[in-house]
Amino acid sequence: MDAAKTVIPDLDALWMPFTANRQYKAAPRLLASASGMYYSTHDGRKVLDACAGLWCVAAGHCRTEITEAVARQVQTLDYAPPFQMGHPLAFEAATKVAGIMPAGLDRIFFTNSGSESVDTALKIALAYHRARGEGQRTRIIGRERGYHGVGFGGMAVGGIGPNRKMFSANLMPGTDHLPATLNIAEAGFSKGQPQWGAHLADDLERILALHDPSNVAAVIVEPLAGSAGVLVPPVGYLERLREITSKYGILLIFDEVITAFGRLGAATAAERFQVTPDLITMAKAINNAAVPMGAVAVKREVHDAVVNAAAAGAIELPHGYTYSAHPLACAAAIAALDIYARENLFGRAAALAPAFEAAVHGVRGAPHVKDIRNLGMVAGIELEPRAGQPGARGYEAFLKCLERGVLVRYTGDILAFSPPLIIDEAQIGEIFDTVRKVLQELP
Ligand code: PXG
Repeated sequence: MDAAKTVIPDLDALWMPFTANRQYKAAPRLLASASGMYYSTHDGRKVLDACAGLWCVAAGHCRTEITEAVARQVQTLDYAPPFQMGHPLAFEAATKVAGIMPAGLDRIFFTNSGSESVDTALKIALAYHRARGEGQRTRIIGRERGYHGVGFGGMAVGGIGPNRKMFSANLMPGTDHLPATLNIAEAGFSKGQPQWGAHLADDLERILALHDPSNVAAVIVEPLAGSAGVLVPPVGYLERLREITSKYGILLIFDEVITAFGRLGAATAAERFQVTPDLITMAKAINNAAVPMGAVAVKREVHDAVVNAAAAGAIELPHGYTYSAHPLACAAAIAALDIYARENLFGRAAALAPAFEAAVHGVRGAPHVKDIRNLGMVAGIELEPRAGQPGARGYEAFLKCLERGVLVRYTGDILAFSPPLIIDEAQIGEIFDTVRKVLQELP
């Protein structure tokens, strides 16, 4: 082992994101390197990655094709301004992404993160209605327990109370929220999509009646909600949202930051569920997370309405980022999408999903298990909270899994699993054997 790896740097200057900073710095956990399905920690331990980093490393870590493409690119064209200039990889990456989106969503706007993708999609929705002379359509409907990143727009349409609490007076106005779809009493331990709950989409009619549909620009949902604890859409639910939004000329946005690029066994959740939204937001696995990148795929009619409404020579959409279509991010995206196609990783995810489902549901009956839910290569195990200490059991389970060499994600008392799609059945077994042992030890 490299002795330098054991040195823990000074931790004080870094204000860590979504982290209990004081707790972390009292007992830091550092990752030093990664390869394929495994991380190595600073003290040289190998850790099986059961969450693809943070739902993003679909093809496994440090893939040579990607690292080499990025290295080549940084030596050839490190940066190019994206405003009123272009570079070939930006167009090539857009064409490749468009090529795996549902038919019709073939105009791609690049961002650097999921949060930026969400805010971009919301702005495109507003610009679209305005371009068509319906500028009064400004309201946007999200969903309780939805996560759409941390921008003021994304937080406002999001539905996670603790994320909104400190900022509640300053959120983007004009939002409302559908009810969350999770109901453990009615549909606990569902394998795949729950049969119960399609009627929850009908609440959209109630919300629209309140605001009048003519004032509503868009509905945004995660087709499968990840961050709030793996909430799988009931059978028929997304279809119903599509019917209602279409009936009133309201845009439907799928936030696929987690679900796009194979997670559910197809390129997109839209393809998996056969429900086509008007916009899809993505990030994370778009380039296997090697360089920050996000994107919005937009239906061609929506793009054309905005672009064609502007005067000749005018900038049609006053929006974009210094690093939109960054050359390194584009090089990584092209290489990652090539791997996904060459290795048929989305098909592999679909083929592995039954074994993954059986393995996660095998944890049923272990101590503290309140619910288990799954679809494709995503699963959640919800634990009974310890009395008076919500989140404590989830955190301890996460720590003990890490001690035993498996990195899982936890949110409150819910453990989430979303491994790289290159995982094999033995590694799937190892993840859930470890979780079962940990739950047996846990007070
Ligand atoms: N939308 C969705 C659906 C997401 O899952 C974002 C937007 C924001 O993306 P950025 O790139 O701005 O972080 C996300 C991000 C977790 C977890 O463990 C999930 C995310 C981020 C951090 C933690 O559940 N998803």
